[in-house]
Amino acid sequence: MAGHDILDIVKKRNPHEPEFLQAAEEVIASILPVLEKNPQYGKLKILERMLEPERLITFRVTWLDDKGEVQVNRGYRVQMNSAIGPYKGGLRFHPSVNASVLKFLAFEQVFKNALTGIPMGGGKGGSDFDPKGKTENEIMKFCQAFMVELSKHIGHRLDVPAGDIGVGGREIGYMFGAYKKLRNEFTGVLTGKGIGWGGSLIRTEATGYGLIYFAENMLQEKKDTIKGKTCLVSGSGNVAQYSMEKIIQLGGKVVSASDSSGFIYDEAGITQERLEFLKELKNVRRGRIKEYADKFKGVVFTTDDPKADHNPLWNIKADCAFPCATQNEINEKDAKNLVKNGIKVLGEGANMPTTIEGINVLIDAGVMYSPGKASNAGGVATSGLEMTQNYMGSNWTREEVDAKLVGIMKEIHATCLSAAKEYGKPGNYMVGANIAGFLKVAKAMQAQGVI
Ligand code: NDP
Ligand code: 2IT
Repeated sequence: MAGHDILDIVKKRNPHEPEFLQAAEEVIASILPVLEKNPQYGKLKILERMLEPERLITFRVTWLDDKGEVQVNRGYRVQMNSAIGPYKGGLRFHPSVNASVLKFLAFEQVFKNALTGIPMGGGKGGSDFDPKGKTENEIMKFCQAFMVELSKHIGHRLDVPAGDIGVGGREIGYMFGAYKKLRNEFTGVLTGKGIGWGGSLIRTEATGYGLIYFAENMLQEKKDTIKGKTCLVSGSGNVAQYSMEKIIQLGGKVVSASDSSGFIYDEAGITQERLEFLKELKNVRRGRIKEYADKFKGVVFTTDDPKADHNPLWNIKADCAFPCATQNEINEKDAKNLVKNGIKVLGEGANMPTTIEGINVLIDAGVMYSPGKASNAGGVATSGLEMTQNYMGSNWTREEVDAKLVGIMKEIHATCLSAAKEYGKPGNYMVGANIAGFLKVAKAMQAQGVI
């Protein structure tokens, strides 16, 4: 079946799901040469099957807020593909969550997890619940109500959720507590748990650290390094914070951070001390990024303009850019601005932060561009290491986990490069990631028959 035929089927089956169709379109285009070379995958409709979730669960979440009023939210779990292992992927709590967003994330997760080399299938879930402005008690009540239903569909050998936007250590704690109470078992059913009750050292840092390890691998291809490079980072949550930390440790300079209200430009560079302020602002006080500009002299805050055709954050001159907030934060115009200013590396920390048009601009200009499914895979890979430690019943040291993370990111980088080269697109990390991820899952699906 030709690529446009598959895309047509997916479009007909999933009308009104722009994010899912965007992720599908990017992958289908990359996989066509693989289908030509391996006609059995076309005959077995492997790609078509991969584009249909094995199971999509939606459920009502009802809870009482602090005023005693009844609140109703929608919960989801997309169990996308279990060919190579139990479903694995994060939970997102954000008002923008819907089936399209979670299906795109679950689809990307299948490829990402395959690239890690750890046996994990792909899934994603979450809710349209908005954690902003909620009290600690309300967050706990919601997490417990969400788990009352989710607990029926997950398990440490079946489906192991973790965090994503709006879900960090606090929420994982409340959900783990609820699961344990409901099921009367202490198992590694969630990852991102606290140290001392089943969590892994370095999991908190892993996505951001892994992203920068991957960028170092890309730069090494050109006998270059991140040391001395000026870097743009967007977002100020988990992935952004630890990307910044690793850039600083490796001698790079981070000049930006953002949240959904706007961005700050710190021309002098965000130091470790200033990063500690940012972590406290975002993780403890849960404040807005503008406070960073109010606190430190010489820092400029720019308010987000949703009507603008580009984001001025991506028009700051820099060597490297690391989008770490959310999907579609870099469009064609943003990509052109980055290229105009001489960007060398764009490493995606977020999932699908660059539009297809934006990616084309970057690749055509020869920018070293890494897709999220490769460069942010350190998070889920370390979740896989957490699962292994839970199964073993013992823990690795910080140094041991970090060394494994470094090795996994190096391996993913090499895998992407070799698949891209084999299919005539040397240096194209997007094509390489899509092909390598696809082949691993396709082989397993073929072996397991038409089910
Ligand atoms: P957090 O909730 O910790 O942080 C998210 C950050 O992005 C916040 O600064 C938030 O701003 C901003 N943001 C979220 N949604 C929007 C939006 N619609 N518009 C503008 N800004 C927004 O999430 P993470 O750091 O965990 O996740 C960031 C990205 O990384 C996501 O794409 C996620 O899927 C991806 N990712 C996460 C992994 C993980 O291990 N956590 C692993 C791999 C990928 P505000 O505070 O204003 O909401
Ligand atoms: O997008 C992702 O890879 C994550 N949010 C992490 C998933 C996980 O299971 O650790």
